[in-house]
Amino acid sequence: MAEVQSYTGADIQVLEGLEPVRKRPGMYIGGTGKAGLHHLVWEIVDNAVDEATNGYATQIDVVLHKDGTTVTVSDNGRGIPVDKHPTKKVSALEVILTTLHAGGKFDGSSYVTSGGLHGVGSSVVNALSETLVAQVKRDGALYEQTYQRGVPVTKLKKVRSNVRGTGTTITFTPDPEIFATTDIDAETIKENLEVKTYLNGALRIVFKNEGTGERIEYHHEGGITEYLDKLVADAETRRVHPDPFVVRQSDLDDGLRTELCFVWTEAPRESITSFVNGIPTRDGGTHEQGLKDGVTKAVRNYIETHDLGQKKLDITADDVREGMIAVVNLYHVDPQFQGQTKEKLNNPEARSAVSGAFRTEFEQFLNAHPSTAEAIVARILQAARARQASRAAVQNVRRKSAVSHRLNLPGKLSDCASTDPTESELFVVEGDSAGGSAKQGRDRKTQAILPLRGKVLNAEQATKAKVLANAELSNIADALGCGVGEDLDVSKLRYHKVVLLMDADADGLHIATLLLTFLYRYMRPLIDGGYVYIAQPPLFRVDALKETWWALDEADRDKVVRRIQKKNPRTQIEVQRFKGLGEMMPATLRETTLDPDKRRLLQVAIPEGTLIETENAISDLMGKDAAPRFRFIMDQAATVQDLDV
Ligand code: 0R9
Repeated sequence: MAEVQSYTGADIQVLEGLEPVRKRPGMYIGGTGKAGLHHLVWEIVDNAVDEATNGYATQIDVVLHKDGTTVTVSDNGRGIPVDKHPTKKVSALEVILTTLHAGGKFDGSSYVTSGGLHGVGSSVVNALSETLVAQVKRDGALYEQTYQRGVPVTKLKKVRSNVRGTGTTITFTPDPEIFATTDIDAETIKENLEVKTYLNGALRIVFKNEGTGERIEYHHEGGITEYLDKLVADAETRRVHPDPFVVRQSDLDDGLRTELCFVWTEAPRESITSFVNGIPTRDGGTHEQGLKDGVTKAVRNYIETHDLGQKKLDITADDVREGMIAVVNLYHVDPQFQGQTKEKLNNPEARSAVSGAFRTEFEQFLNAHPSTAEAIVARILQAARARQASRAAVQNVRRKSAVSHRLNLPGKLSDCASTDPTESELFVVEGDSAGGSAKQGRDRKTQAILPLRGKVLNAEQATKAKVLANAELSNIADALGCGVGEDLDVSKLRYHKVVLLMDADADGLHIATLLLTFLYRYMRPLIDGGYVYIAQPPLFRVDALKETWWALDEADRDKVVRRIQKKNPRTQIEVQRFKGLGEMMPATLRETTLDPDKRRLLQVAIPEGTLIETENAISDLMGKDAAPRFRFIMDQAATVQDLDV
């Protein structure tokens, strides 16, 4: 226990009244949801922990009562002073419970408080509680006072004499007028209490949940190193050296004090858990920065003096700390916090103070423990190597994807504006003039046109190298963007409809057959995935009765003509046969073949159970002997609707 300090009510600094707290609770506790509600508990617990941290208390009891909302926190410290404040004429206890920002005048003393994030004072808890009862054991007596919504409803009374021991007990019921819910979450409270006992190895916290009958005692004599063990276990990783580096207590300038420990593990990242006066600083801040500085400089210095670095291997600060798991707790008499949730330490002096607190000692530790130092350096070199390797891999992928996504698109491709493959269509069109019509008739947003000019190679008969060297086929592959053969990755396919648009004649069918052979042999997943289609441009235009019909073939034409004649036997019927797609006006091509609402597409599929048949058909049809191919093409030209590969 530390030396007993004398305290009188005159030491209290009085600032403001409590009205603003009830008016704008969010300003003081962050909000009126669950987090705000739990904040009340942290506030009172932290005050009790402060008394323990300063060496006057060893045990804290926390009770969650049967109603699930009333909480009692007790400590066995000195008891909040109950003597009268000289000007206010009330007790010190009442002053700190009814006055915003009241705190002990600890200037020049070493009493540290939670301050900053919490430390808004018990008065805030009082203001936001339906009822609060304060009990103080001090000078052999038990004192008690009750408040409602921050207002004292009793005088401070001595309720018993000849009482043994000292301490403070606060029982409060959060105000349902303020909080959306007043149900306290026992698990959240337990987690928080346990961490407090890691940060103060001498402290024992007993939690009781009267609702469930649960009683749990937290006491971690090993302090922050025991906490480090837990963090390593939680991270499900392995340490690369057995003993962590620990600074248990380091008294620094300006009344600062820190304790910290760290160990290197196989975890893929660093993880620093930091606190100021035992309060978590989830957003880090200057004390964390100090820890990072110290570690990086010490390790770098060790590597340099022992000549352990490697040529061509730059070691970055991130490499040094990869896999490091650390805990740092800084005690500061006047912590300043910043950030949205005030969970980032902002005091500039904390950085050099923390780094200076352990850097030299850590270097000595490395020198004194060569096998530990070796394991740490090996871990760091591994991190540096892995980073360089992954950077090279990323650059490679970037280069490749830049090539396939932009630079490598064929020059003849008129791409669509959309980059969403699910709405994008690629029309592979026979000939430049058909390509021109298609380009003018398409929907630019979703339809891309790739005209084929030269000879399409028969993929069944050529080597892979030759196939990929064929300008027309490699243009198709480049436009599709998903690779070929074993490198094909359907997820990279740039269009989810690949439509072969050929003239409805034997030549057109021949080209379609060659393209399908290529797709079957080199891009089969596109067929299996149902991405490949054959367009059906009309072969005839039929005009009569001021109307136009499109017919796919002779049979279709005859059907249309018969229907018109039936309706009006004497009408004049005009029939036009398209010699090729190139003859079609762009508007006609759009209306008959491109417009998704009017066109008819054939989806290419390998019917279930016909894979071997298909395989044989392709090698028969597309193999060296041209006769079967010729017969097939001539036969199929008439019945193109049924085309399957
Ligand atoms: C159950 C929760 N515990 C507390 O809120 C608590 C506050 C507190 C305290 C002191 C001792 N125990 C406490 N428990 C204390 C006592 C003395 C000097 N400083 C602090 C003393 O006896 O001289 N206080 C925290 C602030 C103040 N007391 C006050 F000084 F502002 F009143």
